Amino acid sequence: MATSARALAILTVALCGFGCSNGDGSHTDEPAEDSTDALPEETVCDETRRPVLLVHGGFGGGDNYEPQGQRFRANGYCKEWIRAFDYDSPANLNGNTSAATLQEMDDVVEQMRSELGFDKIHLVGHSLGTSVCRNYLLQPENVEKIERLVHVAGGYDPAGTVPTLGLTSRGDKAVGLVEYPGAENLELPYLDHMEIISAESTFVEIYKYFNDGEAPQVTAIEPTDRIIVEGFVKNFADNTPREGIEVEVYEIDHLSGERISETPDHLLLVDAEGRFPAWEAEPDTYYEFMIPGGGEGGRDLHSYRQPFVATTHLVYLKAMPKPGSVGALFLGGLAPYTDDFMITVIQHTNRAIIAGDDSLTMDGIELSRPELTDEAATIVAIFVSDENGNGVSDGTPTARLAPAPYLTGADTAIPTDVDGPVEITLNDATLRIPRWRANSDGNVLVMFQDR
Ligand SMILES: [Ca+2]
Repeated sequence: MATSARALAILTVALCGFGCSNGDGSHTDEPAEDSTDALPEETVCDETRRPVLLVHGGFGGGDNYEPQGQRFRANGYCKEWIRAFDYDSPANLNGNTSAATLQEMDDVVEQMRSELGFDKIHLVGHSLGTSVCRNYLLQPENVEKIERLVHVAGGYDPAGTVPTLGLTSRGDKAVGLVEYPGAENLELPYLDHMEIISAESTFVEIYKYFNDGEAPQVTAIEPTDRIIVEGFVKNFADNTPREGIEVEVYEIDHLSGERISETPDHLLLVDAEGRFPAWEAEPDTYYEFMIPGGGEGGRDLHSYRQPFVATTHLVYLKAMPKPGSVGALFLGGLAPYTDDFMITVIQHTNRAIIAGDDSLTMDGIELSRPELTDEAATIVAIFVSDENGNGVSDGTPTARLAPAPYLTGADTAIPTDVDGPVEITLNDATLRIPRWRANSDGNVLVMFQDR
């Protein structure tokens, strides 16, 4: 079809393929700041697709949509056509969405419309993000900017001002199965409240709704020849960008968790929007991301995840929140900061951790226990520290986190004076990392993702 051939706008040309980046082999030893010069351009993408703006739920960020971003791109969408709107969720938890947040969202919508050349874009909201989308669309001047809305697992009715698809699942213990008035409603397979936003089955329905019923050609996240990683560094919860910091990326030895070289493999300077420059990851390779705390008293954060398998542009490197922020209220109580023990947060990024179904251990201690990770609680992150400072793993659930959705913690003393790494295992995936001293070295974030 001539039209679709023309539609495949694009020029493909690798600015500089493998040939020029490794022609003399010298670049690999340079600890210089990253440049995108040697990275390939997007291969083929379709600039005629209507752009999509993704709005996360409470305490979330654009990274909640990372797998969907990969799937959209695998089906021909251009990277810049798939963007996330990050808002301060603690400030908007009551569902009323502040004027400031609505203005910030409109700025992003306007930017996409003008930069990409579309009168209307598509919108997806998840959980608390459905209230943000609803409130945005209750402003009459915004209705004409949005073609269609997908309303996923929301505790709020959509405004009904634009054509809307409602997606819910009876596996979602937070919201459950809902028929939204004024929407076309679909029941998805059994998916928990976090899984529902990253699942393949959800992608299929979103894609079809935005493409006149046409099914996507690709739904699995397949390995890509080269793995280009892009994204943001933002503070946990309020999503403020960490402008000006330099993230140090180290390749690590999977068995010891130690950095292979003390010189960072990449230094990522974060811009005013929180964006870090694109870099190329090696397949089957484990990395440490050291996110400096900055000058405001926040601590360094050592962040780990499983190896990248495919090009991705919604990677979020979470930073420790500024002291005094709502995010810090949750994390701040992780004390005591001593050098004898670690302070760690373990996160499952695309579904809940469920006692009975999942085993999650740190240093051999099972953390997926009924009192912590009951299915009804939809727990996606577990805080691990010796909260009462007695040097013993008491296992007591963290009272401070009890009112926080999706988060839990237990008094667990992981010592730093033991030789060798600490091992963290979620089912059949294992990460090994150094025993960072909480006071001197900072906090640790470990992320798992189902494939
Ligand atoms: Ca204790």
